[in-house]
Amino acid sequence: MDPLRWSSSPSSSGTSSPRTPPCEMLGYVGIEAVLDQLKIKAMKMGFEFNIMVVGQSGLGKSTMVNTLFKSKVWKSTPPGLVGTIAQTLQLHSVTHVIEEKGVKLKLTVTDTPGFGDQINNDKCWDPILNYINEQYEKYLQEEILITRQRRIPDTRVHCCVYFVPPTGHCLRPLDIEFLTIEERENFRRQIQHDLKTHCIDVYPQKCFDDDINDRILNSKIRERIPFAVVGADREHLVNGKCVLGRKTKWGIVEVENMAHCEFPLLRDLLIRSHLQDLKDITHNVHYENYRVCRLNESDALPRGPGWVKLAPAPTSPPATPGPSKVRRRTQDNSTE
Ligand SMILES: Nc1nc2c(ncn2[C@@H]2O[C@H](COP(=O)(O)OP(=O)(O)OP(=O)(O)O)[C@@H](O)[C@H]2O)c(=O)[nH]1
Ligand SMILES: [Mg+2]
Repeated sequence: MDPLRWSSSPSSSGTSSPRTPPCEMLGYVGIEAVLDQLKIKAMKMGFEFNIMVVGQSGLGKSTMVNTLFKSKVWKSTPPGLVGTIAQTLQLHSVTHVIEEKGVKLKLTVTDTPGFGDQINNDKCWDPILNYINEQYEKYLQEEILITRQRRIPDTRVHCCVYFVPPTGHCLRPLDIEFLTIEERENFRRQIQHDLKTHCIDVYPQKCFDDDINDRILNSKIRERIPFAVVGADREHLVNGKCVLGRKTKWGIVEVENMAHCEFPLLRDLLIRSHLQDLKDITHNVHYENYRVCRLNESDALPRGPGWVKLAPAPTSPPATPGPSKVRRRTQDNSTE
């Protein structure tokens, strides 16, 4: 289990509950050290993050993933080949471990080549939905085992980044690098309007704001989505500094420069500020909904509230597994 996952269940009793008044303390106890313990444990276990990129061929999905993680996570399609390969939608994933300052991130990127490339794109999202549900099913099948792995391998998609071409919605066929600020804002407003009209709820949703701080931060993000981003996996020398950017006839477009594009907003959202929240929402909301549906539809279980039927509590504590069993589990984990 993820060390930093907090249950947002309304029934969970938090220490800030009004019914549990704080107890006056006579001196320093050292409770704060639990934060260090969590950190050490999290560093040992590492993190998993699964991201899916969706959008038409040649939109820069692979380049963007490489730009986000400053690694060659995915190889770009060579420019001459873009659009020349007849593609049907087949999902494929790559996994890499990225390490920064001792923190290990097991990153899985799922690509969806061929999405929206056909003349008839009817149901082109079906393979994507199937894939997402298959990962939930895998997790559920492992979770409901009586003897289950201590750390269930998590292949569930935590985040889906959808790429919108900068040429659509009545704009001239230019790259996002060449849009004026006014064109960019109009484009953004047009897409926000389309999302609202079609009731497409994008992350971070208002209903998941936990407190005023979340609301302030997330409202800013909601105002700016969709981000106008530029991806690049080459560095250029600008004012004596190596920066990631794209060389154009107007000069270098720096990906990390907010005056040039909004890549920093996307990077901050996905990695620096909301990575754990994306994982929590996947687990506590989306997977939970899937789990409840699947368990409720199971013929073996009575439906509705109170359907969980536990055997009467034993009078003596259940026997703990013998050493051989514990060892087997430990071995299973080591091969994860
Ligand atoms: N002008 C411009 N070109 C980009 C940008 N991002 C990527 N490219 C270029 O666009 C081409 C396609 O980039 P990819 O990252 O392979 O695009 P993709 O969406 O992964 O393509 P498929 O894997 O074929 O679906 C490459 O030549 C990239 O260098 C960008 O932000 N601006
Ligand atoms: Mg690609």
